[in-house]
Amino acid sequence: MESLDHLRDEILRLVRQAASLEALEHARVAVLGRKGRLTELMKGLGALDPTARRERGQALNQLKGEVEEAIGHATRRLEDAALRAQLAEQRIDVSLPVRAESDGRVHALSQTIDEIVAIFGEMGFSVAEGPDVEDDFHNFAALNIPPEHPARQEQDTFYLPEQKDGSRKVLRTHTSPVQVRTMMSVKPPIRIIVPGRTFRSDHDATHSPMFHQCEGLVIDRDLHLGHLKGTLIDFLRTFFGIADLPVRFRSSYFPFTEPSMEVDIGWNRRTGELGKGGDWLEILGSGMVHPRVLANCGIDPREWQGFAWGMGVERIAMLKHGIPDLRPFFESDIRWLRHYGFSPLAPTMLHEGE
Ligand code: 2NL
Repeated sequence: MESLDHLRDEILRLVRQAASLEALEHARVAVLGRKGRLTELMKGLGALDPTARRERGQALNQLKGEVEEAIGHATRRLEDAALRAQLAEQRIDVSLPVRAESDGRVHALSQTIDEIVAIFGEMGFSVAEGPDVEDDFHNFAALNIPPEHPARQEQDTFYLPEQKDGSRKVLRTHTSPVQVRTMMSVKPPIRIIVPGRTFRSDHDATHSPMFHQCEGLVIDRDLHLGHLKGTLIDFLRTFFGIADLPVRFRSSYFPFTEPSMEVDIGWNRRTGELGKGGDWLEILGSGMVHPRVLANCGIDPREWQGFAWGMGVERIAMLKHGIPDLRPFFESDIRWLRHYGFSPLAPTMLHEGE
């Protein structure tokens, strides 16, 4: 019977020389696998006579034990080596300065709305919101906008498909339907500020089909134009941070207010600087709530009066911060957002009107 010494030397050399865990596994299969060298020899035991079988069996079993022990050693050696290599490669220099997280920015529109809300909040207003999709009554009829008014035409208003009853909902063209809903559900006195998205079928360099408005409404007893003027002058001077900002009220027309007034602020048309320069810039529309609107909303105009106003949020953000173009407000260009955005932790840019 052939001696196993030669085989033992060969197998142990194979195991000890394995350079990786994969190579070691190959070696194990070649020796102890189903068709391995040792396995084949053990299969041959059955052909031997009993005495030779016992002797050969013991020798093969001993060799098997030695090989298994050698594989165990080699496995631990290779695992240690792999771990050491990984630790050497993935070393972290804990003394390096940290790379600053890129901190987010508040969008110029959000910041502007926050500032408007903060100013009117100081005056005792609360914020009201409502749906983007409205019906004819809340968006037009209650506001004294007659059926033939141009604002109702297809080229100005986004209409949704006809409903079963033949009526068509609209994307609200202003935030006024929120004031209508408030007047119909809350007992006066009312002081609300209403920021939100609005939609008009209009798209060019200075108009976006979706834009933002911020409207305000006050309902109380004995209100008159003096309250409206004082409220808006205070707001504009605080918002633009110019204590002596010139403010001019100019007679105008809206179907939902009577009288109606356009509000201008002083600026320099040539330089764009606000506050001085002798030119006037239209900034918002306002008026005393039309008695018919109050009545449409279930408020008795003999007992209560109101004043209201509306302004475009993009427009006043552009004026305050010298932003020249409307379109990037809605493009989410990260460079524009970084440039015109605001740090959430920066101190407020609002000043008390001295
Ligand atoms: C503008 C003009 C304005 C109003 C909005 C209003 C709302 C109700 C009743 C009466 Cl429920 N008025 N809102 C009043 C005057 C002007 O907006 O030029 N906005 C950009």
